[in-house]
Amino acid sequence: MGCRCTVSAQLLRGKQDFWSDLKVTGIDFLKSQNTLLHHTDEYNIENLVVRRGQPFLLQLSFSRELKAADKLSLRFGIGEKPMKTRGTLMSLSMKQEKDLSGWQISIVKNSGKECLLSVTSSPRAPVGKYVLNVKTGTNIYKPPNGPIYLLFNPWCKDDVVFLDDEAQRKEYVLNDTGCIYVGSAYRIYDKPWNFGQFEEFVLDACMYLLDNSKLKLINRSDPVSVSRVMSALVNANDDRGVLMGNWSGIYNNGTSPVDWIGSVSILQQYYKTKKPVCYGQCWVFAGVLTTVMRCLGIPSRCVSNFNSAHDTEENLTVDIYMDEYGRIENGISFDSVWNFHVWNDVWMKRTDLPEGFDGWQAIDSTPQEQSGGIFQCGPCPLKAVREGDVYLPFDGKFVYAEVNADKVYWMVKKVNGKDKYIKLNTETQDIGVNISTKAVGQDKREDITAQYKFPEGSKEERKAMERALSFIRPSGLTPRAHMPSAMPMAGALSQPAALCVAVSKTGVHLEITNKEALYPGNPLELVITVKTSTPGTRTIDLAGSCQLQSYTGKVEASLGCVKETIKLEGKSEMQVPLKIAADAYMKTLSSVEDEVLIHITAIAEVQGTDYKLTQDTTMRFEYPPITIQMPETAKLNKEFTCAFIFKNNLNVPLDNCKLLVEGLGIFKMSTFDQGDVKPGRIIKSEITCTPTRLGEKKIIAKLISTQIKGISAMKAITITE
Ligand SMILES: [Ca+2]
Ligand SMILES: [Ca+2]
Ligand SMILES: [Ca+2]
Repeated sequence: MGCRCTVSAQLLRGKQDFWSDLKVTGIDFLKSQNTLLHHTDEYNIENLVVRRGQPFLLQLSFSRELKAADKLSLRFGIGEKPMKTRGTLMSLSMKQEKDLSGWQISIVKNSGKECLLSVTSSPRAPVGKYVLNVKTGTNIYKPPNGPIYLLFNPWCKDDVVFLDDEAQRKEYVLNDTGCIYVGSAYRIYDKPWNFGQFEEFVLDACMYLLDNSKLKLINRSDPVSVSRVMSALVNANDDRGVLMGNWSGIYNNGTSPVDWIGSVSILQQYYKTKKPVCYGQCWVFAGVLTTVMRCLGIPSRCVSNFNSAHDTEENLTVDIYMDEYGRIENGISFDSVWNFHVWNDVWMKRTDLPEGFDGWQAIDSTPQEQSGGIFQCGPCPLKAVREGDVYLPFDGKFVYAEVNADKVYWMVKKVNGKDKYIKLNTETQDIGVNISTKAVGQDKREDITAQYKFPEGSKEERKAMERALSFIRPSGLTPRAHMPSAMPMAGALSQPAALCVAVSKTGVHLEITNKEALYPGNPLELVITVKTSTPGTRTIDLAGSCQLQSYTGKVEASLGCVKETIKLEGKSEMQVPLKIAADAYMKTLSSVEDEVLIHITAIAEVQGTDYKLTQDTTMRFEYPPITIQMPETAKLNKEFTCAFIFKNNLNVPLDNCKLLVEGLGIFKMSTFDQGDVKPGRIIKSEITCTPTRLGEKKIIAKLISTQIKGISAMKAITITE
C-alpha cells in the first residue's frame, strides 16, 4: 500500500514540475557583450544602455524548461503609465513576428532552464528609460537591475540620426574630449573642453532633462523635438535649466564662465542640486549642449562663428555706431557683432520639411533671443541658411543673420548740440567668417564656412541675401517686444534692402597690423597702413582708435586714438603708428573677470569726396604656455605622475593663480592654488593618477589669474592593458 502511494506521489510531482507554472528566476542583461556592440560600453552606469533599432541579447533563467506551449511575453514600458495605445508600452511575445510598434523578439538558444533572447527595439522608439517586465502565464517578473536606457542610434540605417561614416560617428558621438574655437576672426585659438558624456550621472542628468521637458513621451523619438527642447533646457531661462548665463563681468556667487574646462562638473552639479549652475557664456552653453546631444546619441559638434551678428530686429543687418575717432558707442543699437559666438550642429534627417534639408542643423542654447516665447533656437538646416530659405523652421532668420548679415557703419556727430547720424558704408563681407569646428579624428580646426554660406563676393551669396530679405516682414524694423524702450533715433535705422557693396572707387585701402607680439605688460605697438593704388594726389583724414572689448563686442575700455591728415600720391602707402602703453590697459585686465580682446578701428575720409572708408579688426593677447609632462603611454590601473609647468615670462606679476586640471578616465577635476606668480617665476604642480579606462585619453590644464584668464593646454596619453 504505502509503496504504491509513494510511487504515485513521485509521478505527480514529476508531472507538476513539467506542467507547473513557468517562472522567471533571473535575467542577465549581458551588459559587457551588448554595450560593446551598441557602442555604449563607456557609460559609467550600472544599467544596460543600448541604442534603438539594433538587437540586444537577454539571458533568461526559468524555474523549468521553456516549452513551445508556454506563454511568455516581455513588456517594455516608458514613462509613469505606459500604454500600448500611446506607443509607450511594447508587449512582445514569441508568437507574433513583429509588434505593431516595430519591436521584435526571437529565441536565439533554448537549453535546459536557460533561454537566450534577442530583442530589437524600433528605430523610431522614444529614447529614455524603459522598465522591463517578463510575463509567464499569470506570473510577472521584474528584474532587479533597473531600467534599460535606450538611445538614438547613428549606426542604424533606419534611425533618422544615421550617420554613414565610422570616423565621424567616433568624433561626433563617442569623442568625450575636444576643443572649442574662440578668439577673433583672424586670431583663432582653441579652448580644450571635456565633454564627458560617459561620466557618472551625466546620462541621468540628460534623462532628468527629458523628464523636465514638456515633450510628450512619443515625441522623444524625434531628434528635431529633442534637440529643440534641449536648446531650451541647457539655459536656465524660463525653465530652471542647466546653466545661468552671465555677461556682467561679476561672477562672485558662482564660477566665472572662463573657469570651466568641461561639462562634467556642470551637469553633475545640476543633477545633484536640481538648480541652475552659475555661470555660463556661449562656449559653455555649446559645450554642455554637445555633451547632452552626444550622450543621447545625436551626432553633434561645437560651431564657432567669428564676427557673429546678433540681429535683434530680424532685418538681417547690424548697425554699428561710432564717434569721429571710430570709437564704438555702446547702447545706441541693440544689434551687436560678437567677436565669436559658439553654438552646435546636430545631424539628422528632417522628415518634417520638404526634401533637401537633411544633414547638419544648427541649435543654440545661449539665451539670446526668444523663439516661440522662450529662449531656444533651432534646429535650423544649414542648407536653408546657405540658400537664404530663412522661413523654414526653426529660427532661420536669426541663424542666417549671425553668419551673413550686412554690417552698416554710422558716424555719430554732434551738430548744434544734437546727435546726427551719418551713414558711412555697408560692409557685406565681414559677418560670419572662418566658421570653425574640430576636425574629425584630429586635433585641428576644420573650416565649415562653406556649409553655412556661399563665398563672400560671389553672385550666389548676394542671391541668398536677396532671397532671405524676401521673407522679411516689412515691419522687420520693429524691435523685439522684450527689449527696453530706448530705440535708435528714427531715420538712423538702415533700410533692409541695403545691398550695395562698398567698392573703393578712390583706390584707398586700409590695413591694421601689430608690430610686436601682444603680450600683457608690454606696450601694444599697432600700425594703421593707408595704401593708394591709383594715380592722383589725395589728402586723407585718418582716424584710428583702440579699445578693449569683451567677446560679445561690449566695449570695456577706450585705450587711445590717433587723428592725422596725410597726403598720398599715386601708388603709395603710409604707416600711422598707434601705440598703447601697458599702464593704459593693465587695470582693465585686472578688473574685468572675462577675457578681453583688442579692437582697433580706422576711418579714412578722402578730402574733396564723400568717400569714407572704415576698417576694424580684433586681436588677442598672447600668453606664455603651460607644459604638461607625462609619459606618452601608461598601463591600466598603474600609477603614473603628471606634471604641469608654467613660467611667467611676462613683465607683470600674475596674481591669484589657480591651475585647473582634469583627465577623464584618469583623474577627477582638481584645482591647485598657486598664489601670486612674479615675473620669471616657475610653478610646477604634480598629480599622481591611475587610469581606469583604455584608449587615448586627454588631459586638460588651465591657468587663471586676476590679470589673465585664458591660458590652457591639452595633452594626449594612450592607456594600454
Ligand atoms: Ca531654458
Ligand atoms: Ca538689425
Ligand atoms: Ca555676406
